Amino acid sequence: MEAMQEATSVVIIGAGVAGLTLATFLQSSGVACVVLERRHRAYIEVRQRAGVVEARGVRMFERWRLADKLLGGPVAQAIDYRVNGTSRIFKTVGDDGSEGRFCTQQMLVGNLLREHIDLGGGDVRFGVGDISIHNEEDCRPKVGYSDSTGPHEILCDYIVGCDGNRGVSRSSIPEGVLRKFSYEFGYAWLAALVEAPVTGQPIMGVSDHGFVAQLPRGPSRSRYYLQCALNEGPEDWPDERIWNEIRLRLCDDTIPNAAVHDKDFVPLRSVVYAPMQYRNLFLAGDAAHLVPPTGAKGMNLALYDVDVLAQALTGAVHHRDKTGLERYSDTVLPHIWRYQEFSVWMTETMHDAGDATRHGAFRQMIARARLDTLFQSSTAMQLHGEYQRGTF
Ligand code: RFL
Repeated sequence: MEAMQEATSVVIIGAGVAGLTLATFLQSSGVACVVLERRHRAYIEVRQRAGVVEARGVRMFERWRLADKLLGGPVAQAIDYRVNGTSRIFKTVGDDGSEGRFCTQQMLVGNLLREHIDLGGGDVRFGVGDISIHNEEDCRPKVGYSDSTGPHEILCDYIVGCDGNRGVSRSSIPEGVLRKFSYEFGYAWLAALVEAPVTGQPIMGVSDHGFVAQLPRGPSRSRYYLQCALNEGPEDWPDERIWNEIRLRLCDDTIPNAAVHDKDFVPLRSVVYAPMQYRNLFLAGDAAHLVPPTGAKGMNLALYDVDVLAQALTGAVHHRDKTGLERYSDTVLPHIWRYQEFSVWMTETMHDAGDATRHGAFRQMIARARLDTLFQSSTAMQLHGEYQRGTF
């Protein structure tokens, strides 16, 4: 069967937070684009992940005049760093009033779908398969895919891979073009979505029994993260064990059991692929980098990438100015490395300061000294606050 052919300016692969934000920015700049997504809309609308849009992201959406339409949820005021049950509250609102928002990823994705498709008439094709990327030299780029009506081909000027860590975009780039930088932390998190709100501040809990965090995921739910071994999985964590460990690690016997809706297993790792472009294909979000969730930067990095890329694509399509696209990788990579550094710092400090059986008592005491510095040095506090808000 011959493929149905059409043309557009930009084909975006993946309708996650990166792909949908990019499509919405391009639409508001008058750049034609098509988004191809392998899942159905109902699935991506409920996919639970991140929970905080940092202050930098809030400002970015304000600059694009979309903040009121896309961001919901309360202001992220503070974090409770709790060491063996003793709380230290770290204020995350900047002295200049800059503030992040507790806006769950599925709330942002739901609002993007409404803004881009339902109100804006944007072209997002769900449930597509067999994506093929044609990005040869001296040829107009082309993306092939199939759906229930048969095979299709879209000629375009640029392709953007926003299809996450296991997508097809990055793997279409010939071997040897990208360099992979990666780091494995050697432990994992059990992520449990529970029917219990955060009361007070989100908690980053350090304990001799291992790390625990509680982060808000809407008005009545939160996500608990529990450090666990790499050779464990959700099947090793029945609900009773989850609640017993939460009480143990937070040193609080009064926490009651509640419904556990979902359990995920996340090995902690950091990855960066560079450069983030090859000919007319550009990578953004998890397709180009992964950070451990400790610093809550994954979604925020994806937002940063597509902000830079949307401006570069607009310059190239409307003004034939390719400077922004040529510099895309060099522009975003320094920021990605700073966030990697912060995420590694957070991850190692929180885990080393807790269970000493992995890295020993010396590393435990060093990590606890680092936490002390955070609360006793105004310079350390200011820098940490800027990292938390993404405003440095
Ligand atoms: P996504 O959100 O994974 O979206 C990729 C999209 O591409 C689609 N896709 C394809 N489409 C077409 N053809 C193919 N062959 C395709 N292959 C894949 C997928 O179906 C999907 O719709 O990547 P994106 O847009 O780059 O966004 C990145 C963020 O989702 C990610 O960084 C964050 O969720 C990471 N993350 C967190 N980030 C934060 O900023 N704060 C957090 O608190 C936070 N918590 C988390 C997290 C990630 C987690 N997981 C998934 C490990 C907690 C968890 C449990």
